[in-house]
Amino acid sequence: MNQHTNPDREARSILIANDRGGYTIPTEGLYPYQWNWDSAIAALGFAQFDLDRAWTEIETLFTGQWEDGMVPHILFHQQDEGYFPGPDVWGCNGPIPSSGIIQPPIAATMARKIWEQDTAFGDARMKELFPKLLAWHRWIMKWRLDEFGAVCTTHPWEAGRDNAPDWDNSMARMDASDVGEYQRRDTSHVNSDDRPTKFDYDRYIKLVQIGRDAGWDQQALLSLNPFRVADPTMTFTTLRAARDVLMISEKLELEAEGLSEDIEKLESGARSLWNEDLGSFDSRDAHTGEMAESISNASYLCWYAGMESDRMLKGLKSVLETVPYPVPSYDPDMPKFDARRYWRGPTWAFMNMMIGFGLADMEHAQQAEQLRQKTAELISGYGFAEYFDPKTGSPAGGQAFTWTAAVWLHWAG
Ligand code: 9WN
Repeated sequence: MNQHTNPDREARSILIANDRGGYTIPTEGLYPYQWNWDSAIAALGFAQFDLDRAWTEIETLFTGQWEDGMVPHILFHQQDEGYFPGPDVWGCNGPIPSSGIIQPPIAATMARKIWEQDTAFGDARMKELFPKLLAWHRWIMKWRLDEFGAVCTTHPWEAGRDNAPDWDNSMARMDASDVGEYQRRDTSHVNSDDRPTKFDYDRYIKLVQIGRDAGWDQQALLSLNPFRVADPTMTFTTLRAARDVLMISEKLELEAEGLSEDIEKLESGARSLWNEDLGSFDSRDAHTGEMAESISNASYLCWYAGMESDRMLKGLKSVLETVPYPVPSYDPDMPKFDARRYWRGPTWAFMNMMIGFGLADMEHAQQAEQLRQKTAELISGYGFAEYFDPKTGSPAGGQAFTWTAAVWLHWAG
């Protein structure tokens, strides 16, 4: 352990160093573009010392919004050879070169927090942003729901949990034998043992090819895309965003027709992800109906979405007692647990913060505080890494990472 003596200062300088003028890259080298949910978290960090810059982060993200309301998962503001796949591989036609998929819609929730903090200019900035937030919500309701009202991810990158065990069975059913040659860039920046495997990468790229060949036509992709999994990340974040958008519309007297019905639909979708045998919220392949049997950190986002669960609370209490640096991205008692391989075990500070928001909102103040303290210990002891080994705390992936710095400033520190 290497104590970080002035984490406040370090966190601010990370945000400032990763600022590319209106948007923030997640980390130098490995991720040189603007990522969707990273930016929403970055905005919370900026809000602690520069509210104007916090709004700008989210506003810049929405400059990439497509005409139909979709907000891409990556905006390629400036070409950079250090990341693959770049804009040419995605072949998209939005207002800014971008990817063709989304990420969990947390922007509305983080914007709400900034709006509540900004008593001077908050209302004006929010009124500008609001129709864009609503349009994105409506796009998700139109294209990503399964028959039960749960929200699907159509690419493992869409849920933001790239190689989570949740996708294993669905990925194994996919044929990527004709993906062709390509050059990964991630493993030239960080240790390949901490990253997704080649088996996974072939499928990530194959899915991009399928989307590009279909011109990112969502109607066509409903049948063409072999990967469609209803998952807790997409479902819980969409539900929470819908609640926030509704609340904002009421306060500012803005039009938001149909939102209450959407919330009801999403609540039943969220309930449909409950796996009684597993005792957890889980993912479900939308093509086969098969449950993934995965307890992940996304399962614990139920409170964030306003869904109470005694079983989840019992599970979380046990995780807080038994795992030295919780919350692991995958249950350490399960055979596929891998302490360092990305979303198959490691702890992610920003996921902890979102779990913590939910716990606090639903009156589990003690667990929220315990999780906050443990996250603070992790960051002050091991630094601003992308993610951490949940058993030893050892840092992994990219360093000087934007969302870890933002979590420190806004919540943990
Ligand atoms: C693909 C930027 C992003 C995060 C994701 C994380 C990782 C990208 C990658 O990095 O995904 O989107 O190339 O591995 O899984 O959650 O937004 O930090």
